[in-house]
Amino acid sequence: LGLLGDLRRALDSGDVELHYQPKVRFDGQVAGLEALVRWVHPERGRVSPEEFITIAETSGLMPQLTEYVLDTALAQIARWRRMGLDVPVAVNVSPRDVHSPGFAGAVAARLARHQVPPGSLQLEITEHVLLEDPQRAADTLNGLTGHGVKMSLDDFGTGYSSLVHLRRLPVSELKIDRSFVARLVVDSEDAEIVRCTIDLAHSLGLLVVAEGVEDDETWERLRDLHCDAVQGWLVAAAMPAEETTRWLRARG
Ligand code: G
Ligand code: G
Ligand code: NA
Ligand code: MN
Repeated sequence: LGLLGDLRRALDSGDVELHYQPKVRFDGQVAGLEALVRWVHPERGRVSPEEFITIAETSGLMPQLTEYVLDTALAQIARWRRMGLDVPVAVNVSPRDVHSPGFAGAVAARLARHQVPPGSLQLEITEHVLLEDPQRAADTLNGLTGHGVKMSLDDFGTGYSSLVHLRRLPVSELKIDRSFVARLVVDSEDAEIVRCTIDLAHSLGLLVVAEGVEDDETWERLRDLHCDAVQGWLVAAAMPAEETTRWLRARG
């Protein structure tokens, strides 16, 4: 209870921060960044995103958290563009957001307000969006892609993966959950799952990003499997905006 009030205040005072984790292609090119929320509580210290996202979801604060994250990310995209750094940023949205009828229009309005082209924003959703009301979710996602925003399906394989739904959703990228990537090199079943997922995604015209890549061997295996991009500590952990700026510049 106390934490909910503190989170509400933290959103008002700007104490919730965004960090950015790169997605890179195998030629080293930066494919994009993922925005990840971070909250350092004045007394408790760092609160894990899982904990406060759950609080936001169950308390009805999620719309405010998403608005905050979108505004912060869009302001940062605009700042980077003014510096000549043009890199798409992905924002995580919850199933709750996708089921809210005005969501696609609200995102379009925010893009316009920040003067950010829709192609610079990506939204990451999970398969859970399909649990409640698949038709409503599809309407929102179609609205968003109609505005030019790209959709990415996050944590693929951990939820309610239905190929029928996957085919019906207007997503352009699929992210293989790190639980499959972590043991790719040592576990032949995980390797097979990853291989099939990449082939399936490609046959549906989707780009594939592997999450949680921590070592060279995994990187090489994913490259051999024709994965499109990777994300993980091998490349970089999520970094504050200024550190991300330096990281992007150092990459050329
Ligand atoms: O880095 P990490 O501990 O941040 O992320 C933990 C979880 O929180 C992940 O599942 C991630 O997708 C989720 N998450 C991180 N940032 C956001 C956000 O801004 N909004 C939502 N809805 N989820 C987020
Ligand atoms: O659910 P989502 O995929 O958005 O969550 C991303 C989570 O994974 C974040 O908590 C992020 O900090 C974490 N993460 C990012 N890269 C790595 C990695 O290479 N290894 C591990 N173990 N976690 C990672
Ligand atoms: Na994500
Ligand atoms: Mn993920």
